[in-house]
Amino acid sequence: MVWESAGAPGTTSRGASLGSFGWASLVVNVDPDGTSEPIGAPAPGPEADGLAKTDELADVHENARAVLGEALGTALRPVVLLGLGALRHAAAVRAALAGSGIPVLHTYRARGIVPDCAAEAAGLFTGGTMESPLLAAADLIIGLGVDPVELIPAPWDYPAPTFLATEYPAGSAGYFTGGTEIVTPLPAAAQVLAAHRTRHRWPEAAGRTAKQDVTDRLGWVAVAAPGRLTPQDVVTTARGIAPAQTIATVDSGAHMLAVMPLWLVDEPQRLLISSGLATMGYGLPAAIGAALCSPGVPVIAFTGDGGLGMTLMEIETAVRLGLRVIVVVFNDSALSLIKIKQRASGQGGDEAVGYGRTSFAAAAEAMGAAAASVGDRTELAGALTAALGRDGPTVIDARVDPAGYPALLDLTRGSTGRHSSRSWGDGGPRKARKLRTRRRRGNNGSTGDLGSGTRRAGHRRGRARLGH
Ligand SMILES: Cc1ncc(C[n+]2csc(CCOP(=O)(O)OP(=O)(O)O)c2C)c(N)n1
Ligand SMILES: [Mg+2]
Repeated sequence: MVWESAGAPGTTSRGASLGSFGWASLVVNVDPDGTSEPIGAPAPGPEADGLAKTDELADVHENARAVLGEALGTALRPVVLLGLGALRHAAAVRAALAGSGIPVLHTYRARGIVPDCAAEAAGLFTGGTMESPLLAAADLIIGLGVDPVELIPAPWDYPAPTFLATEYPAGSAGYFTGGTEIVTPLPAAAQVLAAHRTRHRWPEAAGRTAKQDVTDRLGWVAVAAPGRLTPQDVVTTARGIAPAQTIATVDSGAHMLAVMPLWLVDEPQRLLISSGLATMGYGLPAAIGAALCSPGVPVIAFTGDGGLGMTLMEIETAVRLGLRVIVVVFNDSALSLIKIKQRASGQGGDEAVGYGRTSFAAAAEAMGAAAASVGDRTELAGALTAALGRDGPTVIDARVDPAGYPALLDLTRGSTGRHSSRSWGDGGPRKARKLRTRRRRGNNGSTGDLGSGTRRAGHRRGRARLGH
């Protein structure tokens, strides 16, 4: 059931409501099973005078905060999800969570709001299975600014009650089955988190531990033939050399599965990717844009050979503009992500996704860029160090072995990612609880029974999802 506040005259859409009240706050019950009945009355209509509207909005905001506060007041193992909507309030959100000990997962585009070096930073939230062990251990999940557009389509079947605080109706109903979307200013939601930040019973540095677990597993599936690099090696070697403030851009493809979890950032907007549309050919143009906007800051574009092939001539742009853009191409002579996808569905063949060996180093040199071809970590480190010392662009053609990608994909989005031998000790996951919102008499704010609703049976999360 979805409950909307009334909007401008003649309208009932949630968007119109936001438009007429500014930062209106409303609680939207997104339980698709309709098991939770709303209580209270809708938010003020167009007939309300300005003062009344202000009072009503204050009540509505208070109710939204009460919903979150009540949930946090009893949670032992809350987990916070940060999405792209939290970026514009990064400082407030970071301040609320830093030092709290609450594990925080970031969507691709939210990375850096809580620095990766912090004990709370627990890694990525993609909708895949990499984050499953932590989310399965949670007894409360709270999203701030999470927009489902960023997420891999998958059933939401975690037992913990889920609340999504967002500044605009984000359509959470379509993704977070049984969850509750709360439209409210995020700084207000962050304040509630701050007020309840020490009530949990997570072990110390649980976020860091969860992230390390993922890192370890990514390392276990790294394989490469002699003279070739693992994709994981490319990322960790580059991260070890590039300065902290480096801006990295990431293209679409199997290499992205190695870059996103292993490239650590301590500030927002340092790791740029086209999530949602996940378009190939993003990495190099985005790097050029980043270099133009941030003179003096090193910029690295991580791209597949297929994606670089789509925008190859932009190397000439970087040469002409004298930009210090470093292109690291994961050269495996294949559209590797698609190769795995089509194998799973029994389509195509190697000839549909493979092509002859191309020297991107030679192509780059032909356009006036510096270039290197590398096949091990030492060569890569040398090429990267030289590139960082140059003013213009460098293309580093990294010969990577794609053999580990199927296992990497399975860990990230498939059934293997779901399983973990880690136990989080006492106070482990509790059964999903039905949370009641505080009923406020004479209050027109939209409150409702925000129970977590019936979880959909038939967990399909274990099946590999290969989109994006
Ligand atoms: C413009 C565009 N076309 C097609 C796709 C579908 N797609 C996603 S990944 C991929 C293969 C990418 O190959 P490559 O750049 O070599 O990266 P790899 O998977 O080998 O790491 C394709 C075709 C896409 N995301 N964007
Ligand atoms: Mg490729």
